[in-house]
Amino acid sequence: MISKAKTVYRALDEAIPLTEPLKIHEAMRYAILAGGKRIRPILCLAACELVGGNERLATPAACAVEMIHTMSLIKDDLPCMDNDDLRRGKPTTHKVFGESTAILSGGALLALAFEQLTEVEASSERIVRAVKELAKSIGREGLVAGQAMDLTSGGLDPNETGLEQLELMHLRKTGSLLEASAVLGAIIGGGSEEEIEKVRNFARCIGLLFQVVDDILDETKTSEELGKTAGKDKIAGKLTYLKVMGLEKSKEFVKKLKRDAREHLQGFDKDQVKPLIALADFIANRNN
Ligand code: GRG
Repeated sequence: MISKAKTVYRALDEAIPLTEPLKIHEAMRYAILAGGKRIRPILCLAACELVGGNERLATPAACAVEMIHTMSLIKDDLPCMDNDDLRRGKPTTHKVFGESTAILSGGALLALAFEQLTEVEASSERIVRAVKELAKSIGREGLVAGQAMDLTSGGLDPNETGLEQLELMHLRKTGSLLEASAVLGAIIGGGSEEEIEKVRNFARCIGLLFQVVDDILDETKTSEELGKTAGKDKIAGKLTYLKVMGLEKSKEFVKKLKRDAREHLQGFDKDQVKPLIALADFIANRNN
């Protein structure tokens, strides 16, 4: 995972040079090179290798998914959305560069992601399929839809809101890009239909796993540990797994999702599966 994260850092550094318009490029680099766990690009590279492709082949796609992720974080932090001052312990992009530059740099990252994807060495059929997959994960069925649901979820009563609705929100807001990251890797790596679907199902479990763990962390960590604006205050108005199913059932759900994720990888080479299992364990056991 560490070596894959380094590969992605180098490729991102190269893909976004400090050039004109300087402020936009500075903001793009500030947002994307400032750390982060790199879960999506690692997932993309590992899925490519799982189906027999090599890491180099999927590196532009791995950069693309991290660019989309970064774009969504920049927008999520804006005053009109979550209004956050800090991200990963540092001032958010709009705090450093101003709102207009933050919005423009997010747009530039979105466009560059698709440009990167067209540079993948694969058949044009596979590239078009990858472009469609990524586009769907962002728009009206993906990140945008999830964010829209989340923005209105504060008014919902956890006792009356079904698990289905909560799951749909997370499948869109967090799951869609994780799923696309893995599926892009499998498409570019030359996976068969069956392999791509197994990878998709694995990634769906990982997406939900990510969110349940996130909710548990938000609830169990103090505001101080999570940073000034996060923690209990931040989730007070949000719908979470803990509010709908409680802590014990949420923990059981984590175990079930880990088991299900592993099952979807049955039939693949045992060694090639290891990085993805490690990633699932990392997501389940992370503390930030
Ligand atoms: C405007 C086209 C357009 C899309 C954006 C704002 C928005 C729509 C969506 C918000 C999506 C969002 C912020 C989802 C939360 C995703 C999430 C779980 C973030 C945290 O991911 P980590 O822990 O972050 O992988 P690091 O810091 O490790 O990179």
